[in-house]
Parts: sequence; structure tokens; C-alpha cells
Amino acid sequence: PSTIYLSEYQVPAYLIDTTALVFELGEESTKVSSQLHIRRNPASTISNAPLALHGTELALISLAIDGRALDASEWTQSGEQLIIASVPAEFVLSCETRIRPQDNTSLEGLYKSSGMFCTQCEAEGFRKITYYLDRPDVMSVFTVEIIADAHRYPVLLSNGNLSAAEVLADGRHKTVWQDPFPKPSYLFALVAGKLACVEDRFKTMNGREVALKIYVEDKDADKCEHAMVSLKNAMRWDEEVYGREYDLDIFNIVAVDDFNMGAMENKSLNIFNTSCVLAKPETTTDAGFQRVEGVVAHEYFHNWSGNRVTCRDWFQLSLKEGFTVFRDAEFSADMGSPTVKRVEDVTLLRTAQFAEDAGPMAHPIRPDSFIEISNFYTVTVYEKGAEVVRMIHTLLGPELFRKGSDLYFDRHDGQAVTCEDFVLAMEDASGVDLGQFRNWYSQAGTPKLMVSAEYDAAAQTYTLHVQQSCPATPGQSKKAPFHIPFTVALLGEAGQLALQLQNAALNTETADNTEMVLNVTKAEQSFIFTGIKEEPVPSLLRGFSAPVKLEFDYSREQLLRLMSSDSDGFCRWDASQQLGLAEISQALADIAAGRDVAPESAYLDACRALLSDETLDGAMVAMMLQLPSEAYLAEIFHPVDVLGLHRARETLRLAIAEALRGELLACYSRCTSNAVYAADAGQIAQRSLKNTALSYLMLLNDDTGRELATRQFEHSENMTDRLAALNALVNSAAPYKAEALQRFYQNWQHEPLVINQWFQVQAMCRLPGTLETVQGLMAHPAFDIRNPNKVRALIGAFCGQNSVNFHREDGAGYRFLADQVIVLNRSNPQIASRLLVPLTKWRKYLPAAQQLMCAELQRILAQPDLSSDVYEVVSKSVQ
Ligand code: DPP
Ligand code: ZN
Repeated sequence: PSTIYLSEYQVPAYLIDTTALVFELGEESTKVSSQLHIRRNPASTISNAPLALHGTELALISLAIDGRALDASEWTQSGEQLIIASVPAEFVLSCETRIRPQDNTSLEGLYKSSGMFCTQCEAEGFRKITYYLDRPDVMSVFTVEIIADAHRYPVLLSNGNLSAAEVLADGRHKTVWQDPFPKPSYLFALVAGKLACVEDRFKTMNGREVALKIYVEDKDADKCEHAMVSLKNAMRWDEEVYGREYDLDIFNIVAVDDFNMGAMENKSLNIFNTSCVLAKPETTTDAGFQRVEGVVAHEYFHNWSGNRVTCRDWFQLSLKEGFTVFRDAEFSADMGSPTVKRVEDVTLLRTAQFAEDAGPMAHPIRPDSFIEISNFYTVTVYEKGAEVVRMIHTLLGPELFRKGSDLYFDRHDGQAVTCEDFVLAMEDASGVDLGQFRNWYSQAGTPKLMVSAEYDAAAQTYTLHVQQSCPATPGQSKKAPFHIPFTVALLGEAGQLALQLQNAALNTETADNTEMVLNVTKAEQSFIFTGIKEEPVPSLLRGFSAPVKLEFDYSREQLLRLMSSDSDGFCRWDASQQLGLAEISQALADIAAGRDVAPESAYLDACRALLSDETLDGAMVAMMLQLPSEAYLAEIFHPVDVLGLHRARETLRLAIAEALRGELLACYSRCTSNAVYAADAGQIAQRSLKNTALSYLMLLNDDTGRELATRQFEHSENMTDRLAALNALVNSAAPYKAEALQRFYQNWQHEPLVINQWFQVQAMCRLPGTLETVQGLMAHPAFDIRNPNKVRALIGAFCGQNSVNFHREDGAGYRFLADQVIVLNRSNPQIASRLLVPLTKWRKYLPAAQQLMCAELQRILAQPDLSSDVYEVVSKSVQ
């Protein structure tokens, strides 16, 4: 497999003005006929370039230029390309190919899922459908004719508007779709199947009536309401916050069971993984409801940030993904609890993204090179990309940011552009210099901020000394300093102090002048605040204002103060995590020295206060009561002693449960309610606190906890509570757990998404023997290795979220993962390469684990016929 470089980008030699496709869908094979209006690109400097079309796994039937059939000597095939040596300056290319969607297990291109035809073309799946210039900077107006058996496939959909429908004499029928907006091939979509349709309407800000349709299997028609409400909320929000209106009369969403990603933003025909659209209280957890809301909004927002303005090439992926994730995060914050949303996003960033940034696949949000683009749909491109857009928002402020986004959409509507175009629009609209800020696009790695403070009582000054650095990453040994927006406040006895900098030109201020965004731009910098009459507690990196690792030597008293009274929710939570971290370090030392683990009384008092204060937001309390996750600990302690950390954390959790038993019980009963389920912030908070209390109580291994869990499992009417109870039981020694698992399966065996949760709970069980359970479940009739959701629920959850079992000392967990990767490499390379990520982190672990992990990577690398997806990840990991 070869490497593709951003620096070698060239404009396309040819453009395709219009694309007419005819699909004859069949059980044996599918015929695809195309008519492409092609002309030489005036912007290309290469004259008389051959026409090189992308195409993989296609059977070519015929090829003609302006109606004249080409003879075999006029074209050649090499690798993924069909090359026609000599073509006119402007012509119509007609092409017929035959494909076999029913055998397509990669779920890329045209394939079948539960008897229906559907497509996934991003990034490079269209070339599995027909020969084409399959690159995002070739935008074309599409007309699509679909012909299929009327009985099996009553619903036939593609992008844009329906322009004709006809019943054919042979039992087939046909529809014709026209999309007026030029689009790249990755946004093409087709669906054919037997589907129920849930309908609603939306009136846009300028009075356009839009028909909203969600297509699902019959049995799922009662699970679409939440997605529909979310869609309408997203449409309204994008009008209000970004001034963006929907641009067609129809917006379709189709749910499919077999899908590699969460969902796909094809123009006016979004295709969704069922897990990201279906929701009902009885079958879906609170997290599931939130995911549906977030993903529906994300794909809808792409209509502007992605479709109307798209990417020039795949190196620019973060242009649409980072921006759209930022947009959907702000939307979710507005719909629910902003602090909770922020803490969840920061948690993902500080575990998965920081790990990626420190590993062998580290890349900037705009990568310089790749072998397989599918490998770059990463937390870095998405979530760190969103943080970079958030930093621009912070540096410009909301009004100038909106001016910038208006200019960006205005200037580039209908174009395929670059990250640079986005930054330029932001600069031009605001006058803010983002020169140095661009390093965030080109440099990988997580910057570290080392901060120290000095108080001079006589001079009434408080100085923050800030040092930034960034570790080397593959291919980048030296880093230039980043422009880091560093949001701070100083807490005095009676609240936040007014901030005045000695050299005010260095910073931007926010409205109330007690919070300030410091522009950290140099390797070392000092910020001197004047008029400070008492020694304050600094509140740093407020709202997590930049994706960096912060080091400040806080005392326990300062952290307790931040935890109880900082006005910034993120900083309060983060203080709780730092206190938890200190407790874990202490527990590690205690265990090593053979001492009993006993949490500090001040820490317990703080937890007690959280549990007892009914005025606090329950979701915040739940998050603050949870010790830092094992995934986060793996980012802090090096080398990672998985078993040692797990033991220390669990021992500490037990000690907390013992000390706070009464408060936990009171909290549990206080949060138990009979209200009718709603996925709103208030109820979600309450459930999350209740279930956090339950998980602590279960550690006590006594009848009280078991009875609570059993009762909750048997009587709750929503999946959040039922699954939390099942999870508590599965991780305990309660004799009832086998029966609970069996009953759960029996009740829900007809609901694949619920059965996925059943797989996942078992795969994530912390107790010994879980690998054997998972291996047994692979043979369960409900498991199917062809279905990505099931693979993620069972294999993905075990290898990615069950450290203590995956890192078994005998290496059986590693061997198991490698075996699965080798199998999936053949059927679904995208899923295979995603699954193998936990092995790529081998350098972080103890020497014995390193050896075992590396051996499995080598075993994968030695396989014949490695896909480019798996090859890229494995070969870069062992280098
Ligand atoms: N469907 C994926 C997403 O929306 C890729 N575009 O992020
Ligand atoms: Zn996206």
C-alpha cells in the first residue's frame, strides 16, 4: 500500500458537470449505468492528461465516449484505476458495470442490510459502485434512476427531489431522483427496501415547508419520536445560532442495522446506524437518548458545514468534522446541561484523544499523509478538531465568531475548500490574527502547560508563570509554541477578584472582568495581575479552554476550595478528579507497603457534603463522586500497571462505600422517583446520581445493596435503571445475576439494540473469567461478526473498556483480539483496524505486557492479504 501526501495535492484534470445513474437492483447482481458529462478542468495545468477514473471490484460491461463504444486497446486498468489515454476536451462518458451488493461485507459502497439495499460512500466508497472521479473536489449534479422489484423493495430513495415514479410491466418499479445541488460522490446515497415511514413537517425561517421523513423497519416505527424532535430542534437551532436554513423540500433519514459509523450526512438522505436514531425509554438508556439527539443534529448540521461547503481533499476532513462536532456540542449543551456535556467531552478527549496523540498513530487535526483515509476518522480529527474551533470561538468571542462563520459560508458556498479557508474567513471577519494559531492544524501531540504562581503581598501583585511544551510525535521531533487561550480567574475570600494585568495589551477580557483569556504564545511567559489584596486560589483553564495537559501544584485545601465553590463547573469537577487522583496514588503506596487503604478524612467529608447537599445538580455530583477512570489513570501513570491501578482504585471505592454507606443509601432513596420517564436534564441527573450511589453500595457485598439492585432490575420501566441494576449485579457476587441475565435476554431477544447492551454489560464485567464469557458469547445465536454494532458491543467493549481483563497476564486477551482482527480483516477492514487500537498502545505498559502485545501485532502483520486499513495501523505501531 502506498502513502498519499497533502503536499502532492493537484487539482483534478477533469471535472464532471452532470452525473446520470441508472441502478437495476437484482438478487444475483446489480447493474449500474452511468452517463457523465466530463470536461477538462481549466484550472489544471496538465494539458492532454489521460482520464483516470477510480473503481474497485467492478465488472466492466461497456464503455463509450459520445456514443462510440471504446475498444479494449483504448483503456487500461491498473490497481484502483481505469485509464483512458486520450479523450476530447468535453464529452459524455457512458459506462456500464455489474456489482454484487449482497456479497459486500465491507459495508462500503452499495450493500445489503436486513434485506434492504443501502450505501455508504464516504470517504472512498463510491468507487465500489461505478467508475468515477471519486474525490471531494469533483462536484456534480446528480440524477438517479432506481429500478427494483416492487414487492421486495417498495421504497426507492436517493438524494434530492423525487421527479418521477413508474410501475413497470415486469413486476418492478422505478423512481427518478434529482438533486439540484452539485455534490461530491461521497455524499451520494441510495436506499431500496421495505420500510415504514414516520412523517412530520418543519417550517423554515423563510417559510419553506420541509417534509421530514424517518424510514425504519415496521417494528421500529414506535422508536422515532425522539429523533424527530431532535431533528426539528436542530433545524431551529441552526437558524437561530448560525442563521442557516434548510435548502430542499424534503429531508429523509433511513435507519440500517449494519453500519460502520454512527451515521452519514448524504445530501437530504441521511443514512443512520439504528443505534443513533431509534430510542424508546423501555429499550434505550439516557446515554442512548443523548447520542440520538447529538448524532441527528450532527448530520443535519453537515448540510451546511460539509455539504454546501465541503472539503477539497481528505486531509481537510477536520474542516467539516471538527466544525460540525463543535456545532453539535454547543447544541447539546443548549438542549441539556452545559457543564455535564462539557465534562463528558473533556473526559473523552483526555482519555482517548490524549492517548492517540501520545501513540504511534498521532497526527495533527489536518494530517500530512495517510495510507488509508478510513483510518483518519479519529478522535483527533473530530474531537480535537472541535476543540480547535472552540478555541477560535473563545479568541474571537461569540459575535465575531458568528461574523466569521457567516463570511465562511457566504464566500465558499458550493465550493470544496481547505482548513486554511476557514481560518482566513475567521481572521478576515474579526481582524484577529490567527497566524501562530495555525500550528494547531499542523502539529500533533498534546501540549503541556506548567504553571506556577507567586504572590507579593507588599506589591499586591499575583504572578502566573506559564511554560508550554509539546512532546515529539512520529515525524515531528520539534514543535513551535502554540497560541493557547488560557482562561483564568482568581478566587478570593469573598468571590472572584477583579483582574487587571500589568501589560493589558497581552490579553482579551471577558465581560465581567473577573475572568480573563490569557494569550499564551511563547515557550515561557509571565502574567502579572495588579491590585490583588489577598492571596487567591487560581482557577485555571476554565471550561477547559484549550486541549492541553495542565500542571499546577495545588494544595489539597486549594482543590477542596475549588471543588466546593468555583463558579466554573469544569474546574469544580476537575478539582474533584485531582483529589481522587491523589487518593489513588496514596492507595497505591499503601498497598505496596502492606498498609490498609484509608481515604483522607477531608476527601470523605467533601464527598459526604456532595451527597447530602440537595441543592446541587445531581449529574455534577455523580460525576464528582466518580474516581478518575482507569483509562484516565493510564494517561497519568507510566508505565501503566493495569492490575495494580485497578486494585488500588477498587479498594479505594470500597473504602468510600464503607465510610459513606448511610449517605449513599439516603441519596439512593431520595433519587428514586415514580415520574413518567423523560430524557430531560433534571431526570437524567437524578438517575445518574442514583445509579452512582447503587454502584458504590453494591461494593459492600451485603443484602441491602443486592436487594436494591434486584428490586430496581425487576421493577424499573426504563432501560437506564434496568441496565444500571443489571450491571451492578453482573459485577457482584450476587447469586441472582445468572437469572437476571437470562431474564433480560428472554425479555428483549427481539430487540437487537437491547441485546447489544446485554453483550456489552457482560463484556465489561470486571470479574475474572470474563474473556471466557466473551468467547462463549461469540457462539451465541444472537451474535453476528458481520454486524459492526455487535462486534463493538462484545469484542470492542471487552478489549477497549475492560482493561483488567483484556490485559490478563497470560496474554490471552491480546491473542483473542488479534484473532478477531485477522478474521475481520477479510470481511470488514474498517472495523478490523478500529478494533485493534488497544494493541497499538503497547509502549505504555509493563515490559512483560509489551512483549506479549507486540508479538500479537507481529502475528497480524505476517498475515497474507492484509487490507490497507489494518496494514497502516499495525505497521506504524510496531515501528
Ligand atoms: N458520517 C460521518 C460523520 O458524520 C462521516 N461524515 O461524522
Ligand atoms: Zn460528521
